[in-house]
Amino acid sequence: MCIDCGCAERTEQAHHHGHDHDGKTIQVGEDLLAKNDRLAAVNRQRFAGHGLLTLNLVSSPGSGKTTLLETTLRTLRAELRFAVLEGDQQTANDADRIAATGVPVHQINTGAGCHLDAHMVGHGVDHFDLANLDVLLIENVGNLVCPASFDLGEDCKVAVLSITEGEDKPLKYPQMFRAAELVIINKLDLLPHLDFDLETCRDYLRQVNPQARVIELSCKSGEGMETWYNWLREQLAKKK
Ligand SMILES: Nc1nc2c(ncn2[C@@H]2O[C@H](COP(=O)(O)OP(=O)(O)OP(=O)(O)O)[C@@H](O)[C@H]2O)c(=O)[nH]1
Ligand SMILES: [Zn+2]
Ligand SMILES: [Zn+2]
Ligand SMILES: [Zn+2]
Repeated sequence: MCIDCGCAERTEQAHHHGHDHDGKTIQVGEDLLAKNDRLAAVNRQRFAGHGLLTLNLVSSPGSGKTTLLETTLRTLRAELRFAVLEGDQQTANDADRIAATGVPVHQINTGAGCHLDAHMVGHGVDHFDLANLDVLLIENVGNLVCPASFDLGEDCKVAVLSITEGEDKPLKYPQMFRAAELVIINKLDLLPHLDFDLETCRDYLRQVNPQARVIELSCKSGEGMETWYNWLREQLAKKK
């Protein structure tokens, strides 16, 4: 993973979020995960101070994270106060799509990096008024490997699996599906056109993570979306 491939190596920017460092490039071989966990704890404490529900959305590229966010924000923005952190290697495409919903959004470009880390998130949330938010949604870089290892200080990871990817993904990328408290199976509207076997996929998910909650839905047809909204409301109620 990232400690070996060095993909978390990057230069630092200016800060004001409760940790000190000297602006040098993080060295490969330093205990990146220990440092990440320290900063994630700072983030978590900060979010808790505002009673904020924070979700880290992880998935393969194209499973539908941004579409899920767009639909959710358009439906619930009158009810709940949201902000979105968008993680992508390049482009502000996703942030532009979120901005069109009227919800505050900040884009983090990771360049060559294949995941968000707690440090990027600590700076990213400085763009929001946390005291006036209910839910912070973080869209991670599309990648089923590295984001599993990086705690961002979130309440939980939500893994999105679309049925066009095949039902074997939980077995092939178990770390990611083990790290998630909720697994969303998306693009249910395409089921008649594919060989995807839902029961087999559920079984594989149970094998790698028996505790995970599973919600099957379609961002396109709207089927199952109310179950996801209710899950969101329940999580927020636990924070209050
Ligand atoms: N048929 C169908 N298509 C969907 C659904 N949800 C998303 N899509 C399509 O899937 C494609 C990818 O969706 P995105 O929301 O951009 O996926 P993403 O996970 O944000 O992708 P990355 O940011 O690149 O990781 C788009 O063409 C969406 O319109 C769905 O429920 N059904
Ligand atoms: Zn990596
Ligand atoms: Zn910093
Ligand atoms: Zn996206």
